[in-house]
Amino acid sequence: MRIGIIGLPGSGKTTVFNALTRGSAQSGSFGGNRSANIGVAHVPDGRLDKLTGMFNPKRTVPAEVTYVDLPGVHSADSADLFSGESMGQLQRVDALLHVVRAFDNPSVAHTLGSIDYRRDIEKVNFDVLFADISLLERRIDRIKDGVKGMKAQERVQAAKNIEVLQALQAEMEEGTAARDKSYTEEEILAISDTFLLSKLPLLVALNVGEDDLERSDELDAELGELLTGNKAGGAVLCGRLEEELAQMSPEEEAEMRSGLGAGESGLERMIRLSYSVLGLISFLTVGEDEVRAWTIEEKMTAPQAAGTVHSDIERGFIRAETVGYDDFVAAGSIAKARTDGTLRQEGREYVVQDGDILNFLFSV
Ligand SMILES: Nc1nc2c(ncn2[C@@H]2O[C@H](COP(=O)(O)OP(=O)(O)OP(=O)(O)O)[C@@H](O)[C@H]2O)c(=O)[nH]1
Ligand SMILES: [Mg+2]
Repeated sequence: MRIGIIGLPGSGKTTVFNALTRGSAQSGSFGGNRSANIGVAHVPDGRLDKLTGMFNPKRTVPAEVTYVDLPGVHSADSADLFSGESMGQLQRVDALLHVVRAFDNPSVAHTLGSIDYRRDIEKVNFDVLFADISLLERRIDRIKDGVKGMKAQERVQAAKNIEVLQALQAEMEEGTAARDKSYTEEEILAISDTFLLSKLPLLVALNVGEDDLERSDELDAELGELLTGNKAGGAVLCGRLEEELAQMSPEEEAEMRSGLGAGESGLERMIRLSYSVLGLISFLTVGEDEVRAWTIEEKMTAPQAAGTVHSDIERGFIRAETVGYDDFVAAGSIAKARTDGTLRQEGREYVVQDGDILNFLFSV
């Protein structure tokens, strides 16, 4: 999973990036960092820790999320936010994480003059739509330019595509993001080779100051009201505090958190949110060599899940042996799960569940 971090200048993108990836990229340079920061976060998963204790494997491999922190820009100009390198980076992400400033910091000027997170969310949503509308416009122009050289039949198809793209453009001008729309077959075909930024699932991190953490439940609820639609979600966090905590040892961090009443880590909240908004789950593989978590889409079948491990296993899939995580822990071993009857044999149609421990049988 790859997530692109967007937001107005100085909203705390790099600070949040550092908190999520336990990194130390230069923040506060306000347009200073000219290239993207790319970092990996390990998905915290208590099940993996428990299984590691039981198997004592040579290695434990958590699932990963890659975050891409876009280079800072000087202005809040729509055209500036998604230009050149940024757009190139965004074309390779699975979701957007919009970091919105809600913290008050007199030494950091806000490009729009005041702190107003609702306005900023709207502004960036508009910028994302604007980028898509411009792109559709260019695409329509390109099809129009090519029409002269086309055969009659191609011309009919091109005219149809133009009509569909223009209708989509009109919807966007009314404010509908591509993620919030359902598509006809015809529309899917017409936009199949068009990258639309507003089609990506949207996560919003409301970056509050330390003083606001005690009202984070209230702010969470406010944010939820703004983010309707099943491919969007938001969470409140304090970027600066999370960045500091992320540099500590796990013990120190836990102690500080309980002392501050800071609750679950920002990393965990964002990852949980990413999984739900993107419709993802994890399955697990175990053994003496390796205990590992794998990320897949909900409703994937056993052979598709096998394909994330290796394409050969998908191709030569025979069946999967599986036991749910809780059943496995209750049994204490694979052998016991087998005699308990909780370890099952599943075929090609089996839909993998979150927390399934899987062993694939295959032949190539
Ligand atoms: N008080 C306070 N300051 C913060 C917080 N988060 C970020 N800042 C400060 O705001 C400034 C900008 O933060 P950055 O993380 O660099 O913001 P950015 O969005 O990456 O900025 P650009 O990349 O230049 O667009 C830095 O000086 C941060 O220390 C916060 O939660 N509280
Ligand atoms: Mg930055």
